[in-house]
Amino acid sequence: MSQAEERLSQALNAFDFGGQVVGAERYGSGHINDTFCVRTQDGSGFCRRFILQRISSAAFHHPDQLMANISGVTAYLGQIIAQAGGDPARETLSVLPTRQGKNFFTDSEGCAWRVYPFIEDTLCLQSAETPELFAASARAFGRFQRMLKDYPAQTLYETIPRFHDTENRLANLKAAAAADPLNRLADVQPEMDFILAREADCSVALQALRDGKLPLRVTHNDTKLNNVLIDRETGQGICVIDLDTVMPGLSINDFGDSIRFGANHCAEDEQDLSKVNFDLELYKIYTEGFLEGAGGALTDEELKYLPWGAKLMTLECGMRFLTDHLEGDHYFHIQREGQNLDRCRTQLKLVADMERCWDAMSAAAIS
Ligand code: ADP
Ligand code: GN1
Ligand code: MG
Repeated sequence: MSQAEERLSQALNAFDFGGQVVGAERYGSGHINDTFCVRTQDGSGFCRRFILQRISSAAFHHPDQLMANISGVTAYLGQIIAQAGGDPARETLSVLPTRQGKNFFTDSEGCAWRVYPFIEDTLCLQSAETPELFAASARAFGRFQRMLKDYPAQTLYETIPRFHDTENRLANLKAAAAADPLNRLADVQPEMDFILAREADCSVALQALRDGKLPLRVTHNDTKLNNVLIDRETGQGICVIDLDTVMPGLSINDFGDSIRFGANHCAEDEQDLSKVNFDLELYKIYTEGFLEGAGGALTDEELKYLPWGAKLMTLECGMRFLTDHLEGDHYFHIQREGQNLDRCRTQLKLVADMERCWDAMSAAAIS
């Protein structure tokens, strides 16, 4: 048994799945955690599936704090959903405890593992296949924010400090470029120039927060389309997943990260930039759905800053991909060399497109 298999097996033994484990395969296409789908069967032949994840130690340095956040938030969501007559087992993640009654397991190498029941009969989309499905995801993310509007934000740990601090992300990029450990800087000068020309933009949302124009709320902070599960039957977004970065943040960033990923028709790592185009219609559709889901919770200032959320999340993500490329791809999983640079390039192309559509984007939120 390889070392990796041995650690997977340790993790599988740590949880009581209520049946025998009959398989555990790698699953999904997240960039951060190592995800497995665990299949089990009980004495009467009944099969159930679970999601087992090894939490990325490159991204998360305090899994205990991260899991405390997730246990608190999922228990709270469960209550809200039940009170509204919904089904907590399908509409929120829930944490399966270890045999010791903990919310995660630590393996012999110090890595943290956790388990969620698999939410069946759902779709996890890598791109907005139809405008209706994109609208459904928008309502789900807006609703997620509304359901957490009274959650005690002060009890949440900051799982990744300065996660959406775009100024700091730029500083990290500059540091990576100065160090240039793999001599990759020479090949990315156009991307560096594009980003450096937008240095002032990096302060826009943070300054609005500092000025008290934008409120700090409990936000998800990683609102990619593939972080919401869509009911296979109804096509409605039913469960927001990937709660590792739920912490105080800006609503415009939750809005913006969804736009970054979903308001186009290309893969995040598309190499042919002629296929990478921001879709203003999808932007409008998402805006409508998000505001409907949020149920009037956003202030007029937040509405005004929505386009900034879109542009800044896209620019910031471009900077993060480029930083990781320069530093040697330690953070985002890659399947081929240069993938983080390709990802950076799609983000910067989308930023340029958004700048061309800026007036229409600004009009969309207030019309
Ligand atoms: P990452 O942080 O690496 O993106 P995620 O928590 O988003 O990890 O999980 C990766 C993938 O696993 C998701 O995109 C989704 O396909 C699947 N997944 C995660 N949790 C569940 C769940 N409870 N039920 C069904 N699928 C899930
Ligand atoms: C990561 O975990 P995943 O794959 O949903 C990243 C996001 C990036 C995204 C880019 C914790 O999201 O911040 O926007 O990749 N998550 C973390 O695709 O860094
Ligand atoms: Mg994910």
